[in-house]
Amino acid sequence: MRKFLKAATALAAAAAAFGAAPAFAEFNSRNIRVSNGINADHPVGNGIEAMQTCLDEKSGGKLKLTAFWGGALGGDLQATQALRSGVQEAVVTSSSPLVGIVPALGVFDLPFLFVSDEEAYQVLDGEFGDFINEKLDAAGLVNLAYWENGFRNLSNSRRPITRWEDLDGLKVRVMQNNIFLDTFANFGANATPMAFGEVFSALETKAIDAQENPYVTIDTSKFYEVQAYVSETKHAYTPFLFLFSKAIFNTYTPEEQQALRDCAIVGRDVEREVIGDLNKASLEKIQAAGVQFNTLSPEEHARILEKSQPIYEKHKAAIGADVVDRVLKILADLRK
Ligand code: TF8
Repeated sequence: MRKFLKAATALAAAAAAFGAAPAFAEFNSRNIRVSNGINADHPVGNGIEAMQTCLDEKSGGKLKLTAFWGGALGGDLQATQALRSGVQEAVVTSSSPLVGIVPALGVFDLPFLFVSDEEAYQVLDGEFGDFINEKLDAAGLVNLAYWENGFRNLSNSRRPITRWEDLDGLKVRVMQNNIFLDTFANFGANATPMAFGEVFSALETKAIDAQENPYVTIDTSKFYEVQAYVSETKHAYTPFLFLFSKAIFNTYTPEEQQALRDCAIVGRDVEREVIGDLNKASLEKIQAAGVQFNTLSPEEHARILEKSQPIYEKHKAAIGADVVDRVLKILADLRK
């Protein structure tokens, strides 16, 4: 079918060249607003650029993305609700603040679930990712692709974190998500849920001591300017979702829908690649700016992992026991 469509598109284009039919007749002019909480210099920007080039080719310039950065259209949750009510086309959002809409997304918040990028890609881009996409669809959200946010690390203004006990009493901002809240409370931290847009000023005014995000975000959202320590904890890999409003998507032609799906994957691959390169550069930049960096020893990594295990049982029912069992089975098979 896809092959046929491709051939048909090529034929239509050839016919148009001879004045027989209008070019890209299956495509309407669409202005697609995509909002983000991060800034334009985050690799999501590279991904959106690549996605646009792909859309230009497929639609003859008719499908246009307009990106809004730095939470200009509201935070992750607010923008996602705008999609569900059909007043905004798209958002690149973390999965974590959306657990109130789709509880199964909480599976990605389980501490130390994934051990590598490759493992995360296999799960997200495979049948488990599709399984979660069905649940998003039922909530009025079409997930075009899993983009990358990446492994999360801890920054704070007080002390290096070398073992979980160092988190004792630390005021840590967490996403609006009970699994993150419990994970950090379990380490003895004073965990405070907060929307991303408020984090910089809360760190600056010392209303909170700490936050956790990938290096690329600590860099591009300038958290390193108001933090003194960065500790590599890699305690979670939370994905970005490239969500489209189902109400709006359903009004698009099949060709438009397919172009969006295909080009979101092109954008994803570019975005992941740029993150791979920038991760190291961001960490170097953060350190050059005077932030003290440390990793956990293998012994302390094993201890923090062990300490986090009760979170799985505690949240299993809320996420869905079938969802948790399913991902753990896939991971066990991958690790064989
Ligand atoms: C968080 C997330 C955010 C992203 C971004 C705002 O800490 O990791 O960095 O969702 O879109 O809230």
